[in-house]
Amino acid sequence: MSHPSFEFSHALCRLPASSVTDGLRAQDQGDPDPLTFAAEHAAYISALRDAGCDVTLLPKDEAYPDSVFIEDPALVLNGAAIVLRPGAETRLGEAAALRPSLVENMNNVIDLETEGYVDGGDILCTDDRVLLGLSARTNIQGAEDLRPIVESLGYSLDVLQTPPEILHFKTESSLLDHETVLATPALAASGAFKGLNVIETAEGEEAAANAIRVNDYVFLSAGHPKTAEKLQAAGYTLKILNTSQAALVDGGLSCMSLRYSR
Ligand code: CIR
Repeated sequence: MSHPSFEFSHALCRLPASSVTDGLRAQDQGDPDPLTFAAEHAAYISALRDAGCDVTLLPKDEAYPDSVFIEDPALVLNGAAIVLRPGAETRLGEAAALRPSLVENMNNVIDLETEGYVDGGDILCTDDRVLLGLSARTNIQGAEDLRPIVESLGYSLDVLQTPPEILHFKTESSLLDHETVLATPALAASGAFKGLNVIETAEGEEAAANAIRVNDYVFLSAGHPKTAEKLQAAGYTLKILNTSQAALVDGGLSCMSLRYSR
Protein backbone atom coordinates (compact mmCIF):
# COMPACT_ATOMS: atom_id res chain seq x y z
CA MET A 1 0.00 0.00 0.00
CA SER A 2 1.25 3.49 -0.75
CA HIS A 3 0.07 6.91 0.39
CA PRO A 4 0.85 10.28 -1.18
CA SER A 5 3.40 11.81 1.16
CA PHE A 6 3.35 15.42 -0.01
CA GLU A 7 -0.11 15.95 -1.43
CA PHE A 8 -2.35 17.60 1.13
CA SER A 9 -5.82 19.09 1.01
CA HIS A 10 -5.65 20.46 4.56
CA ALA A 11 -3.33 21.82 7.24
CA LEU A 12 -3.82 22.42 10.94
CA CYS A 13 -1.80 25.26 12.49
CA ARG A 14 -1.74 27.16 15.76
CA LEU A 15 -1.14 30.89 16.18
CA PRO A 16 2.09 31.65 18.02
CA ALA A 17 1.47 32.53 21.68
CA SER A 18 2.97 35.71 23.12
CA SER A 19 4.66 33.34 25.58
CA VAL A 20 6.76 32.08 22.65
CA THR A 21 9.39 34.36 24.21
CA ASP A 22 9.79 31.52 26.76
CA GLY A 23 10.18 28.87 24.04
CA LEU A 24 12.84 26.22 24.49
CA ARG A 25 16.16 26.69 22.73
CA ALA A 26 19.56 25.03 22.76
CA GLN A 27 21.45 28.33 22.56
CA ASP A 28 20.13 31.70 23.51
CA GLN A 29 20.39 34.26 20.72
CA GLY A 30 17.65 36.48 22.17
CA ASP A 31 13.91 36.03 22.50
CA PRO A 32 11.66 36.01 19.45
CA ASP A 33 9.54 39.12 19.01
CA PRO A 34 5.85 38.05 19.14
CA LEU A 35 4.73 40.63 16.57
CA THR A 36 7.38 39.70 14.03
CA PHE A 37 6.67 36.03 14.73
CA ALA A 38 2.97 36.63 14.05
CA ALA A 39 3.79 38.32 10.72
CA GLU A 40 6.09 35.49 9.61
CA HIS A 41 3.47 32.96 10.70
CA ALA A 42 0.75 34.78 8.72
CA ALA A 43 2.91 34.61 5.59
CA TYR A 44 3.41 30.89 6.21
CA ILE A 45 -0.36 30.34 6.47
CA SER A 46 -0.87 32.28 3.22
CA ALA A 47 1.73 30.12 1.52
CA LEU A 48 -0.06 26.94 2.66
CA ARG A 49 -3.32 28.33 1.29
CA ASP A 50 -1.65 29.32 -2.02
CA ALA A 51 -0.30 25.80 -2.26
CA GLY A 52 -3.85 24.44 -2.10
CA CYS A 53 -4.40 23.66 1.58
CA ASP A 54 -7.54 24.48 3.47
CA VAL A 55 -5.94 25.76 6.70
CA THR A 56 -7.60 25.49 10.11
CA LEU A 57 -5.98 27.98 12.44
CA LEU A 58 -6.19 27.17 16.14
CA PRO A 59 -6.07 29.95 18.75
CA LYS A 60 -2.97 30.86 20.75
CA ASP A 61 -2.29 28.62 23.71
CA GLU A 62 -0.36 30.81 26.13
CA ALA A 63 0.09 27.89 28.58
CA TYR A 64 2.52 26.31 26.10
CA PRO A 65 5.23 28.65 24.77
CA ASP A 66 6.18 26.18 22.03
CA SER A 67 2.61 25.34 20.97
CA VAL A 68 3.03 27.03 17.56
CA PHE A 69 5.22 24.01 16.74
CA ILE A 70 2.12 21.88 16.29
CA GLU A 71 3.94 19.12 14.43
CA ASP A 72 5.58 17.82 17.61
CA PRO A 73 2.59 16.54 19.65
CA ALA A 74 0.97 14.60 16.76
CA LEU A 75 1.66 12.62 13.61
CA VAL A 76 -0.79 12.34 10.73
CA LEU A 77 -0.59 9.25 8.56
CA ASN A 78 -3.02 8.67 5.75
CA GLY A 79 -5.72 10.83 7.36
CA ALA A 80 -5.33 9.33 10.85
CA ALA A 81 -3.88 11.45 13.65
CA ILE A 82 -1.70 9.80 16.26
CA VAL A 83 -1.48 11.72 19.53
CA LEU A 84 2.20 11.50 20.52
CA ARG A 85 4.06 12.01 23.79
CA PRO A 86 6.46 14.97 23.44
CA GLY A 87 9.78 14.50 25.16
CA ALA A 88 10.29 17.98 26.67
CA GLU A 89 8.68 18.43 30.08
CA THR A 90 7.17 21.82 29.22
CA ARG A 91 5.63 20.37 26.05
CA LEU A 92 4.13 17.10 27.33
CA GLY A 93 0.73 18.71 27.97
CA GLU A 94 0.49 19.96 24.39
CA ALA A 95 -0.70 16.52 23.27
CA ALA A 96 -3.85 16.55 25.45
CA ALA A 97 -4.43 20.24 24.63
CA LEU A 98 -4.35 19.47 20.89
CA ARG A 99 -6.39 16.25 20.98
CA PRO A 100 -9.91 17.78 20.71
CA SER A 101 -8.87 19.69 17.56
CA LEU A 102 -7.53 16.48 16.07
CA VAL A 103 -10.84 14.74 16.79
CA GLU A 104 -12.65 17.61 15.11
CA ASN A 105 -10.48 17.73 12.02
CA MET A 106 -9.09 14.28 11.24
CA ASN A 107 -10.76 11.07 10.05
CA ASN A 108 -9.51 9.06 12.99
CA VAL A 109 -7.53 9.72 16.18
CA ILE A 110 -5.28 7.13 17.80
CA ASP A 111 -3.49 7.62 21.14
CA LEU A 112 0.09 6.47 21.47
CA GLU A 113 -0.01 4.55 24.74
CA THR A 114 3.52 4.63 26.08
CA GLU A 115 5.68 5.63 29.00
CA GLY A 116 8.29 6.61 26.43
CA TYR A 117 8.45 9.70 24.28
CA VAL A 118 8.02 10.58 20.61
CA ASP A 119 8.14 14.08 19.09
CA GLY A 120 6.61 14.54 15.64
CA GLY A 121 9.69 16.53 14.64
CA ASP A 122 11.65 13.28 14.70
CA ILE A 123 9.49 11.65 12.05
CA LEU A 124 9.88 11.86 8.29
CA CYS A 125 7.31 10.03 6.17
CA THR A 126 7.57 8.81 2.61
CA ASP A 127 4.70 7.14 0.75
CA ASP A 128 5.16 3.85 2.56
CA ARG A 129 7.88 4.36 5.18
CA VAL A 130 8.11 6.18 8.47
CA LEU A 131 11.67 7.16 9.35
CA LEU A 132 11.97 7.94 13.04
CA GLY A 133 15.14 9.38 14.53
CA LEU A 134 15.88 8.72 18.17
CA SER A 135 16.90 11.99 19.83
CA ALA A 136 16.85 13.79 23.16
CA ARG A 137 13.06 14.00 22.62
CA THR A 138 12.27 10.55 21.19
CA ASN A 139 13.31 7.30 22.84
CA ILE A 140 13.31 3.64 21.92
CA GLN A 141 10.34 2.81 24.09
CA GLY A 142 8.23 5.48 22.42
CA ALA A 143 9.42 4.26 19.01
CA GLU A 144 8.59 0.62 19.71
CA ASP A 145 5.16 1.50 21.11
CA LEU A 146 4.50 3.55 17.98
CA ARG A 147 5.46 0.65 15.68
CA PRO A 148 2.17 -1.31 15.75
CA ILE A 149 0.15 1.84 15.06
CA VAL A 150 2.33 2.81 12.10
CA GLU A 151 2.22 -0.74 10.71
CA SER A 152 -1.56 -0.97 11.13
CA LEU A 153 -1.84 2.15 8.94
CA GLY A 154 0.15 0.44 6.18
CA TYR A 155 3.63 1.91 6.71
CA SER A 156 6.93 0.35 7.74
CA LEU A 157 8.90 1.92 10.60
CA ASP A 158 12.68 2.46 10.47
CA VAL A 159 14.17 3.49 13.81
CA LEU A 160 17.33 5.53 13.23
CA GLN A 161 19.74 7.54 15.32
CA THR A 162 19.75 11.33 15.11
CA PRO A 163 23.31 12.61 15.68
CA PRO A 164 23.44 14.03 19.24
CA GLU A 165 23.98 17.67 18.30
CA ILE A 166 20.75 17.77 16.25
CA LEU A 167 17.49 18.65 18.08
CA HIS A 168 15.07 16.76 15.85
CA PHE A 169 15.57 14.35 12.95
CA LYS A 170 13.60 16.72 10.75
CA THR A 171 15.52 19.78 11.91
CA GLU A 172 18.02 18.57 9.33
CA SER A 173 15.92 16.71 6.76
CA SER A 174 12.74 16.98 4.73
CA LEU A 175 10.96 15.10 1.97
CA LEU A 176 11.17 16.62 -1.52
CA ASP A 177 9.32 14.01 -3.56
CA HIS A 178 8.46 10.31 -3.60
CA GLU A 179 12.09 9.25 -3.42
CA THR A 180 14.18 12.31 -2.58
CA VAL A 181 15.06 14.06 0.66
CA LEU A 182 16.85 17.32 1.42
CA ALA A 183 19.30 16.78 4.29
CA THR A 184 22.35 18.30 5.89
CA PRO A 185 25.62 16.58 5.05
CA ALA A 186 25.89 15.52 8.74
CA LEU A 187 22.54 13.74 8.78
CA ALA A 188 23.06 12.29 5.30
CA ALA A 189 26.39 10.87 6.51
CA SER A 190 24.60 9.03 9.32
CA GLY A 191 23.26 6.64 6.67
CA ALA A 192 19.63 7.33 7.55
CA PHE A 193 18.42 7.68 3.97
CA LYS A 194 19.28 4.32 2.39
CA GLY A 195 17.04 3.69 -0.61
CA LEU A 196 16.32 7.39 -1.10
CA ASN A 197 18.03 10.09 -3.18
CA VAL A 198 19.57 12.84 -1.08
CA ILE A 199 20.12 16.47 -2.03
CA GLU A 200 22.47 18.03 0.53
CA THR A 201 22.13 21.56 1.85
CA ALA A 202 24.95 23.87 0.73
CA GLU A 203 27.82 24.59 3.10
CA GLY A 204 26.80 26.96 5.88
CA GLU A 205 23.11 26.60 4.96
CA GLU A 206 22.22 23.68 7.24
CA ALA A 207 19.07 25.45 8.48
CA ALA A 208 17.61 25.13 4.97
CA ALA A 209 17.00 21.43 5.63
CA ASN A 210 13.91 22.16 7.73
CA ALA A 211 11.81 22.57 4.58
CA ILE A 212 8.49 21.10 3.46
CA ARG A 213 7.05 19.85 0.21
CA VAL A 214 3.41 20.90 -0.10
CA ASN A 215 1.71 19.86 -3.33
CA ASP A 216 3.58 21.63 -6.17
CA TYR A 217 5.91 23.66 -3.94
CA VAL A 218 8.91 23.29 -1.71
CA PHE A 219 8.80 25.79 1.15
CA LEU A 220 12.35 26.90 1.98
CA SER A 221 13.59 29.27 4.69
CA ALA A 222 14.97 32.57 3.42
CA GLY A 223 18.70 33.19 3.49
CA HIS A 224 19.86 29.98 1.81
CA PRO A 225 20.58 31.05 -1.79
CA LYS A 226 22.96 28.22 -2.72
CA THR A 227 20.54 25.53 -1.55
CA ALA A 228 17.69 27.36 -3.29
CA GLU A 229 19.69 27.29 -6.52
CA LYS A 230 20.37 23.54 -6.16
CA LEU A 231 16.70 22.83 -5.63
CA GLN A 232 15.63 24.97 -8.57
CA ALA A 233 18.20 23.27 -10.76
CA ALA A 234 16.70 19.93 -9.70
CA GLY A 235 13.30 21.16 -10.92
CA TYR A 236 11.52 22.15 -7.71
CA THR A 237 9.34 25.26 -7.46
CA LEU A 238 10.17 27.18 -4.30
CA LYS A 239 8.29 29.39 -1.92
CA ILE A 240 10.83 31.26 0.19
CA LEU A 241 9.61 32.17 3.67
CA ASN A 242 11.12 34.10 6.56
CA THR A 243 11.56 32.01 9.69
CA SER A 244 13.86 34.34 11.63
CA GLN A 245 11.73 34.26 14.80
CA ALA A 246 10.99 30.52 14.81
CA ALA A 247 14.72 29.94 14.35
CA LEU A 248 15.45 31.76 17.63
CA VAL A 249 13.56 28.95 19.40
CA ASP A 250 14.92 26.15 17.20
CA GLY A 251 11.81 25.90 15.02
CA GLY A 252 11.37 25.93 11.26
CA LEU A 253 8.91 25.37 8.45
CA SER A 254 7.94 21.75 9.04
CA CYS A 255 7.18 22.23 12.74
CA MET A 256 4.44 24.81 12.21
CA SER A 257 1.77 22.67 10.53
CA LEU A 258 0.17 19.26 10.51
CA ARG A 259 -0.50 18.55 6.88
CA TYR A 260 -3.10 15.98 5.83
CA SER A 261 -5.80 15.03 3.40
CA ARG A 262 -9.33 13.98 4.01
C1 CIR B 1 11.39 22.96 21.09
O1 CIR B 1 12.55 22.98 21.50
O2 CIR B 1 10.63 22.01 21.29
C2 CIR B 1 10.87 24.13 20.31
N1 CIR B 1 11.45 25.34 20.81
C3 CIR B 1 11.18 23.98 18.85
C4 CIR B 1 10.50 22.81 18.26
C5 CIR B 1 10.74 22.69 16.80
N2 CIR B 1 10.05 21.60 16.26
C6 CIR B 1 10.56 20.78 15.35
O3 CIR B 1 11.74 20.85 14.99
N3 CIR B 1 9.75 19.82 14.92
